[in-house]
Amino acid sequence: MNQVIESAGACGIPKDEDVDMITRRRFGQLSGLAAGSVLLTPALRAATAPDIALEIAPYTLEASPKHHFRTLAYNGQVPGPLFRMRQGQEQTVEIRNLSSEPEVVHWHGLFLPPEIDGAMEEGTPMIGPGATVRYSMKPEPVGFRWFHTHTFAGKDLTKAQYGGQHGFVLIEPRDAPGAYDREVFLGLHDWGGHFEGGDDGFMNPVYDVSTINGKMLGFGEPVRVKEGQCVLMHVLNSSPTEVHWIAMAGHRFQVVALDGNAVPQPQTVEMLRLAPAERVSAVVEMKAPGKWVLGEVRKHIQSAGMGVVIEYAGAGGNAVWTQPEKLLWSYRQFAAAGEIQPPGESTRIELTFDSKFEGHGSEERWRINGKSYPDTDEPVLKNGERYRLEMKNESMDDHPMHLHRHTFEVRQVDGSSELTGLRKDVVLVAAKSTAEVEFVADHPGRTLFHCHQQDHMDRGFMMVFRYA
Ligand SMILES: [Cu+2]
Repeated sequence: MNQVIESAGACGIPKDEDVDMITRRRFGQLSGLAAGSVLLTPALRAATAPDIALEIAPYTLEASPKHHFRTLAYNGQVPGPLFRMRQGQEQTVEIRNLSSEPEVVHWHGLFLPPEIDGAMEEGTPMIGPGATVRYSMKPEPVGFRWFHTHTFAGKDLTKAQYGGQHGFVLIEPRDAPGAYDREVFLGLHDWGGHFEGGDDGFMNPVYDVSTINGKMLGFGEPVRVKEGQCVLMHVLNSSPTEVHWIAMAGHRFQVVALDGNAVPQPQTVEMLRLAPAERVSAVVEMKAPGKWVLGEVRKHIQSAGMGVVIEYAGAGGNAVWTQPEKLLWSYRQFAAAGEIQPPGESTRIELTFDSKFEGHGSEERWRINGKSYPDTDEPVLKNGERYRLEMKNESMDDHPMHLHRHTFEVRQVDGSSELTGLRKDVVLVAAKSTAEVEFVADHPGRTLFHCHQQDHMDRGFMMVFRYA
């Protein structure tokens, strides 16, 4: 029943006549740097100001008055700023690293050259402590993207993706956005990690605190809405390692895009599942006045703080949560219906994932085809050719696999039959299962492919594709 599109609602696919008005209204809103951004020194401002200015510096996040986390942040805020960019319109970027260690900023989901994509494995230079870099980039493709650090954490669960270095990017199309009244950006994150022995026999990170937009439930500003509004929610899971399940009491989500790419079949669902680095864009029709909790479906994660209050104008009392009975999600429901495109002429690349205990204690190395980074194979791609990654996960963990600098089409998950039309840049490959994705190699240069779980990538779960 959660497969049905609600067609009667006001929050549908845009009518042509809506488009102009919405475009104008949205571009009248704040663009570029969000409030609270750190300004450049007068000398630097005197030179041409960059379109995008990022400053990396130590920051203390107050998730609640009792929960503080010392971390690194972009422009003195967690999440970092929201950058709106116009598709294909060149942006100048300036990044200053005021931290004490080398940094690198990865633009997740964009088609950028390896020199600026933001992964040292591809050849992006690290930004030394105290250094400033400048470059320009052409934002592609349209949709909800993000940016984050791409460094190594190892045993320090305050570093890299465990910290506060993540922010939102929205690449606006030249025309035709959606039929909605406003947009809300929500970032899910986990804090205060430490290693604990897990069911899989490994030491896994567990967390004290979980937040939405850096705040625990009840401690952030509510999202204020009005009855009758169509709110487009852009949800990002920036957690270093955790999959999250999100529901909004009294409401349902009409999912319109996954990882920023429009889905062939928008569906109205009870809840969202987001693996690390995944994004879901969903329209929520505000038709149940009151105060509601949008939060993690699993009670213990919501109790750790992962929630935000959605407050209708004039509503009072406590925010209400209704507990869904079970966890429900599948990629397949958003894929194209009807005739399945046969797999194109593609070159198959088989990738088997497993892990091996190594060294002392329960330290495992993650492997692709029996090898850990930096010893993993470097398959060679030919420009313009189509490839199919056949992933076989022989481990006991789920892995959110991310391909840099390209969008892939999910063609098979969990041993199911073929599906088509789902364009993503992360796919969760379930434990003891398989997934297959196809992509056209049309962005020459070194291309990183890795598990987005920080502890797994730190322990070798990465490989690089080269172009011939
Ligand atoms: Cu993994």
